[in-house]
Amino acid sequence: MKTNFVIKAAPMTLAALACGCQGQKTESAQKPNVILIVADDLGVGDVGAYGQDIGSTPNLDSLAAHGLLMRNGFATSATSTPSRYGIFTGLYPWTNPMAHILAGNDPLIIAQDQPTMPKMFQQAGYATGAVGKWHLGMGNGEVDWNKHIDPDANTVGFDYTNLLPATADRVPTVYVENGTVVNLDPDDPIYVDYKNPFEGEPTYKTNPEMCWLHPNHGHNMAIVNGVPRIGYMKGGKKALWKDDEMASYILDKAEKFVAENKDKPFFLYYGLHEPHVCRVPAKQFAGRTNLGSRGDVIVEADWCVGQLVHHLDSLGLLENTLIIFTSDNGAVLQDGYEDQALELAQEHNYDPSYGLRGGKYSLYNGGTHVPLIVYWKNHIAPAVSDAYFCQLDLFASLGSLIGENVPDSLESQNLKDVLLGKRLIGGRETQVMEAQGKLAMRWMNYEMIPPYAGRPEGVTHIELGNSKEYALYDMEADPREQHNLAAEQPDLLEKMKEMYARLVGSYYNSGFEDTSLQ
Ligand code: NG6
Ligand code: CA
Repeated sequence: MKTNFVIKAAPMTLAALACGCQGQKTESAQKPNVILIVADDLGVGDVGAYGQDIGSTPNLDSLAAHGLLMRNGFATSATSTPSRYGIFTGLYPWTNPMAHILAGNDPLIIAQDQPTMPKMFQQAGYATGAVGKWHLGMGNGEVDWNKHIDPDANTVGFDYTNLLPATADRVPTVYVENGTVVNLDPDDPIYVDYKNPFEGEPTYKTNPEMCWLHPNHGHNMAIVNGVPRIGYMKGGKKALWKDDEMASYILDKAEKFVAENKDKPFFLYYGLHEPHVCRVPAKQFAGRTNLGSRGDVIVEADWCVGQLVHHLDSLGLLENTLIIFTSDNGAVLQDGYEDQALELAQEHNYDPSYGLRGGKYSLYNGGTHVPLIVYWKNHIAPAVSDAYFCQLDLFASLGSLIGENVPDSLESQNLKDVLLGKRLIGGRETQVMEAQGKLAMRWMNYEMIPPYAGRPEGVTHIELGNSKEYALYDMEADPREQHNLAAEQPDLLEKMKEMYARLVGSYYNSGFEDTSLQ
């Protein structure tokens, strides 16, 4: 039975968008600003505009209602690091064996000489900024967190950065601003180790009683703010972030970057960490939904997006700013902590993947099929698009928008017309998707998943897509991927196998496989 979801207080909605008349008019010849907002583990079912409207995302819904709602938006991968690698480099992440879920002390995986999206914006005279979740590594593999980190995220093409090195559930639990830990205290140096605990430092194994949030898999190492994390850490007490202030901290950095660069064109990457674990809403959002902390942090993230849009409006920038909202991979409910996300979703019949098979970590549709909303006041007409667009194509499409060519060697395709809603069908024809090192392929409306060893379902209760047989689904006729056509359509299967072998080439069976969940 469907339950009605209760949002206890209605968050502010975007009146400015609906009216289209507030704010100063600043239609100028200036190149448009671009803001790319990437949520973390947000499924299509989590955004009301996609159909399961529980009223918790009024600001995103408003962007979608007044902009372009893309129904076939895809990430390259079903986890964060590879997905973000695809966005920034325009390359398939499986071409880089380092592009798997990174630890907090892993090195930067984008090479200094690689073309990147932010470098392209710099080249075009833009101010570039990155705030929030990074997860592409920092330093050279032997980071000393007490010194300037080299290479830092800025070397990838950002003038300003203020970032979580990896994820909220991984140490070090500090922000790094332009390569230096924020609030670093030389008298309390920071040490990070992913193998060995530090003597005398409590961990979940030694002191579970110190934690208010408990793990159900992994997450049993360092304890920070009463939350057990992945990896060990010591020192840096003044630098530790406060989990319940993270969303507003990052929003503040985003708003400052925008204000400081309002007179020149800017590109801002805004990595929301919601609703990734550990889910710790600010006090005013705690208890907003009946879905527990996962629902509450989604309301909070939506509020942040609304705040940023208001901020742009108040600066008169809304008509000259293209806003792209997406997620790095599909949804997951139970991702390692006893936070009741799974139980409450089941109780309330809430599906964050909204009928798609699988979710984060999965080769099925739910792993990489993500929300994708594009808003540009008075430039993009409200529409729903069925065109296929992969985040990989942002690089070349945005290049085309600002008059920059991207190297042919990239996998990124110029689909500017799709991105700006001038074409609502068509788009990309093939995509190789990646989930924990395993690959599948999409061609037109078909998805083919090669046979793989491994459990059919992970510890996260998500179907991973591992099977002894080839799977072939018609995503149009069968979006839930229930009917395997492999035996019925041998010619089509053969054709897709050939295409796949050509696309994947020598990377096929390279042995690269992410074992972090095994
Ligand atoms: C997994 C973590 C999960 C999450 C994920 C990264 C365990 C058992 N699970 O290894 O909690 O942190 O990595 O998510 O440790 S991602 O969205 O950044 O890719
Ligand atoms: Ca993610």
